[in-house]
Amino acid sequence: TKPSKKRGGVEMDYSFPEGFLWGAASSATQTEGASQEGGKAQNIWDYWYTIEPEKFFQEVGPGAASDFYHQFKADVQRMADIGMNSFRTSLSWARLIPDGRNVNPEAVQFYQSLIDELLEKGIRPIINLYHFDMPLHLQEKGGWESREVVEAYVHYAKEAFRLFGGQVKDWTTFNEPIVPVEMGYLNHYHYPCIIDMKRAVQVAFHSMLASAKAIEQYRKLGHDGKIGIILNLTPSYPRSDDEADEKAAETADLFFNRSFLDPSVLGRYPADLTALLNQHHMLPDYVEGDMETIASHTVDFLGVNYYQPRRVQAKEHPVSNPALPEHFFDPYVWPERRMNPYRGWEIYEKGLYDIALNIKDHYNNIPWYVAENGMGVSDEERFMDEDGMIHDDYRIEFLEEHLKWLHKGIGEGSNCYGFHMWTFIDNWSWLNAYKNRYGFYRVDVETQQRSLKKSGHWFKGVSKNNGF
Ligand code: BGP
Repeated sequence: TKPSKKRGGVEMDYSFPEGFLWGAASSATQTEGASQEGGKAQNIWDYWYTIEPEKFFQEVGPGAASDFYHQFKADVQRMADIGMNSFRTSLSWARLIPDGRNVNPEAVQFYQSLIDELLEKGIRPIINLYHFDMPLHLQEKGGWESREVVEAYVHYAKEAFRLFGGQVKDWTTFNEPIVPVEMGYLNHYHYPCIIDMKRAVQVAFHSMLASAKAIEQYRKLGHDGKIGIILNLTPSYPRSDDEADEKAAETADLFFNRSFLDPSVLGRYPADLTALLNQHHMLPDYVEGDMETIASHTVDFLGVNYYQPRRVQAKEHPVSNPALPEHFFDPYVWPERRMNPYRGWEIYEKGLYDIALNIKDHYNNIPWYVAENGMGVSDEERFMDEDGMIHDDYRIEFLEEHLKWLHKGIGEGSNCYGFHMWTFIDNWSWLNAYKNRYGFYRVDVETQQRSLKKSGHWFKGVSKNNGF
């Protein structure tokens, strides 16, 4: 490749737009710990762990996570040390509003100190409102199946904007709202472990409605920041260009990408999706005005999490009464696929470029950033040297290859303004607990000590040079 730009005397092959965000993402439940401290109420994860600890990898629950609640000051310094200019995390709803009504002063103090610390170090905070962690008392009222919970979320969002909106200029309503639908209402990986497509659709619709209502409130309050949503996009590739395979890929795209992407950005659901749901008697309940709310409160920007594509083929044995998404298409094992041998997910860097062009061509070229991309590795201590440093060259390569494709997408006009790695420090990942490590910093779960991995050193150079 021809070197494109020179920065600080360094020849850059891949240089990114001025002011590009370089950072990492995390979430409250996965990092904070202190799950029984500071006036926090239980969320579904705290509760689930108390009743079925054996479901969690090595029986490690969310109690301590990465101890961010206590170590955040030193951790923010660690972010600055590796050149992060931005950081996304979520607020814990159960911490901020434990009883569903009143703000918890200890939580306000914690989040206020965190935001102050980030701003002081020149790190732009991006604050997300919901990352899989429904307060237990609201789950007991039906979680996202209930309209009352949608209203409770709007109240929470308003309080968050009122408290921190003066300082925080980047907000997101949800992280990966399809995941609680997929994992909690179509699979047994998130509480409440229900398998019911109609209820799953209701959960999806109410999350979308809640997002639009939060955006409405944000704009009403007149803050001068921006509000968006973070979606995990899985580009769907058909086995072949046969009509049936292409149709299968389109259906997967409707369910897993466009069910949130279209209403969030364009303010409307794809007609093919509603027709399909209608045909199978799965349309959600809604009331007059809901569609107008969604149509009038679309996002200012998108965060995109990209890990792996979805490869599909037409169903070999079609089902007469499809009741679950997998009844509409079959997964397809692409013979040329490359796998992350330590996590089992396909690595397909070009997917990020395809996303970039899809946003440009079909979603008004809305401003967007990569809100998560990263490589999970199990038993990562096998790559540790005698000084305790993890030599994660595989992660550096993974990130560089994705960044190259992103660079190409930007070069072709896609409006991407940042790249966030998942994640800053190894963190607790739901049922997988500490099985797969993703961080620039390793966390020793016993001692809660942090140590920088080789990729952290690499990232520092990338951020400093705005490219590599
Ligand atoms: C993303 C989620 C994160 C995190 C990550 C890694 O989809 O937003 O919360 O869990 O996946 O997942 P895992 O640890 O299972 O590899």
